[in-house]
Amino acid sequence: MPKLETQIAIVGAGPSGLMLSHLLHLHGIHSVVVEDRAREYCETRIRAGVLEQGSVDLLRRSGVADRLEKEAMFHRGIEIGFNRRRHRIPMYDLTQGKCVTVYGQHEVVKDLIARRIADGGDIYFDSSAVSIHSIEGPHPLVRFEHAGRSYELAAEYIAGCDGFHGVCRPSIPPGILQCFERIYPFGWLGMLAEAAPSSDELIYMHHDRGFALFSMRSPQLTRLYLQCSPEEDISLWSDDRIWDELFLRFECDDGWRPIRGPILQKGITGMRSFVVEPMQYGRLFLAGDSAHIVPPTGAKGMNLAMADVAVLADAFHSYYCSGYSDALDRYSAICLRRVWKAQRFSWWMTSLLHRFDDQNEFDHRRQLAELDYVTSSQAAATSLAENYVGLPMEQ
Ligand code: RFL
Ligand code: PHB
Repeated sequence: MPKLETQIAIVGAGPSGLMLSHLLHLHGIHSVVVEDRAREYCETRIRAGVLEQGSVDLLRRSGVADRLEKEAMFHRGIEIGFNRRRHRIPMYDLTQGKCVTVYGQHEVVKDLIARRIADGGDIYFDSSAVSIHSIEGPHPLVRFEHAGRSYELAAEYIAGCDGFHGVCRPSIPPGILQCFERIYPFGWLGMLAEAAPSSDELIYMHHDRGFALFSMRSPQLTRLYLQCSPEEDISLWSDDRIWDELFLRFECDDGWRPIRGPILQKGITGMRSFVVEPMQYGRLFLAGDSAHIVPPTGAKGMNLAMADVAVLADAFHSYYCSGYSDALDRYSAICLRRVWKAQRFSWWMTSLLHRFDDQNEFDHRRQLAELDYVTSSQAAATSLAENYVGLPMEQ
């Protein structure tokens, strides 16, 4: 069995694994990334699209923002709609000049892969980590399969950046982790349309038929979502049905509507809130979706992944400089403080905007009153804005 060695074995080449590998490299720490999927798959998988100010600052500081600077869209506000009217939340004005950046997660992934390869980084694509060993002792191991052969990767530490369905979290013995979870009774039908975005900003729309979101990827591509059942059968959603439903939910007194175009991709995603505590066991550190999931309504998932690995990279740096592990020991507590605030915000945005089947008329009126409050009170809008653009990395 071929044997490889590194300081940090990273499982997963999503935003968390790639960013961690890049930051470690800048600190002179060696890592090897093992990724189940092909490079092309990672670079084209359409997922998140909104980067907080802190994530963009991290990409800039670490020198991987050149293409983002040219191609991303910088947004100073969002719109929230209900009862046939849209209301602007001027985030930039409410947060002393912070904005969000619309730049696809797959573009971030593409930029990070290109940079790791240019810097001589080791990424094993098409390589599924099958098992994690000896995380309690000083010599942890990752076993993985690549091109029909088994490999053994010996490391000083392992970073589990392998998402919600990965192998790392389940490798922690039973009884160590506490899991906190809420599953929502709806999902999102997401689609990418070849159509120029007809609004400069994102629109979060509450409607009696269910939530709808208008977003974008470029001046030629609109990204849209519809609240649906988590068990929805995608084959029942023809392009015509999708557009009819979008037009109904976005219909407002001013006549605005998204521009219609061919649908290039569509898919259904379930919605859950999930956290494990702690985010570390022995020499295994969990980061990003392997440790926590948020419903996408707050646009926080990729940003939390970035924030986790920023803390983890600094902690490894401190350990390798000083020989003391106190920063690594604090990793989980530092991240969880921020994770729980993002959980709260994502749950709140989800509850504010979606239609719940078991909702009685009292709940519905309360929801409309909250939408009215958030869009008419500067104090309430400021709270939404500061969370949406992202709390400071250290919070
Ligand atoms: P990822 O991106 O899931 O990457 C994990 C990687 O690990 C690989 N893997 C393995 N590799 C080797 N061996 C194994 N055994 C492995 N098992 C798994 C996988 O192939 C994969 O490449 O996790 P990471 O890096 O933690 O990043 C998290 C983000 O991907 C996620 O939080 C966001 O996409 C969530 N999200 C959003 N986040 C935002 O910040 N802003 C948004 O606007 C936003 N919108 C969204 C979203 C997620 C969505 N979906 C599809 C769930 C919109 C949607 C619809
Ligand atoms: C997206 O563009 O994919 C997107 C934007 C905002 C969200 C979720 C997803 O809250």
